[in-house]
Order: sequence, then structure tokens, then C-alpha cells
Amino acid sequence: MRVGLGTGSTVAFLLDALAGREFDIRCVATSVRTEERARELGIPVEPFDTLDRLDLAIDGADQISPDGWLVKGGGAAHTREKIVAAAADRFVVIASSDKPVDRLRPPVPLELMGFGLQATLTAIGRAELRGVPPSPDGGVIADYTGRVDDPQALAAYFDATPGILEHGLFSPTLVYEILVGRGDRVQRLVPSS
Ligand code: A5P
Repeated sequence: MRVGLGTGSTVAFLLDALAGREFDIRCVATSVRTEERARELGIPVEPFDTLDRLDLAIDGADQISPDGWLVKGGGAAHTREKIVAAAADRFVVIASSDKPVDRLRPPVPLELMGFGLQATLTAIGRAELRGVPPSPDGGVIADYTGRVDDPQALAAYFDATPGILEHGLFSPTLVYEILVGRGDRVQRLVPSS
């Protein structure tokens, strides 16, 4: 299988679980730290420039709404994470029980072009630079701090705003299933069915 590996503390458990098993997999990573950790564990990782589709991608989330919208990017990897999720036949989210929320709330991570940065921040109005290093693709990491009343409308606004390279709102249409760990049990949510 061709497998996309997400980023974050939850995915770290996944990498540990994959390590040492006799899987016939080709992996791509959504961040440098996932790539480095996977290699340390002996999991094969290759650049995402020759594979055009993935069978499966597995990643965490910062927030999960009741209707399956995700906020991602707490680790600033949301741009690569969304590309990998969109390329996968099945995008599976793994999360601890604190991630499902009644309503999505700020911050919503953004990745912005450096060119015209102040103009883009002024246009958005409610956004703050995060003060972390740029993404591996050169984007500036910021957070939208306004309300998240309608995720679909807000995602469309971000998509239509010049200077925003990507945002951390992931549509339920991207998601195959969400697995939430609750003690010894796993709750399975299928948002798009
Ligand atoms: C990385 O940019 C994020 O999208 C992570 O996938 C998300 O923040 C979940 O991370 P944790 O598993 O560490 O909570």
C-alpha cells in the first residue's frame, strides 16, 4: 500500500505501532519530523513527488466537530497534511477523546505567502503570526483568531483570499473515518456517509 503519514503526538503512536512490522508499504510523510522519526524506526519514506495517489493516509486532528469538520495545523503541518489527505483513497483520522468538540473554535491555523504578508494580515483582520519557523515550503505560519460559526463559509473565504496558501479547516468530504480512543474502546465516526 501507499500510505500517507500525518504529524503530531497521536501519529507518533502510529509510527511506533508500524515499526518493526512486516508491511509492504511505501510511505510519504507530512512533515520533516514525521519523516525523521519514521526513518529512525525503519519505516520507508519517500518524497511525495512521484506517487500521484495514496491508498491510505492517517493523521491526527486538533478539533473534530459533530458533523466531521476538522481543525488541523497545531503543529503547522496543515498544508502538506491536506495535500496528502486529498490524495488518499481513504483519509483516516485518529484522535484522543478530547478532540471531538461541540463547536469549532479559534485558532484556525493558516499558512501565508511571505510576499505581501502585511497586506494579507490586514485583509484577514483577525490573524496573528505564530512566531514559529516557516514551513518547509517557505510559508509563514499564522492563526486566524475570529469566530468559526460556519466552517464551510469560513473555508470558502480562506480559499478565496489571496495570500492564504492553505488553512487548517478540513472538510468532512475529505474524511473516510474518524477513530476516537476512549479508554480501552475505539469510537468510529463516519462523517461523509
Ligand atoms: C499538525 O500540524 C496537526 O495538524 C496535527 O495533526 C494535529 O495538531 C494533531 O496533533 P496531536 O496528535 O499532537 O494532537
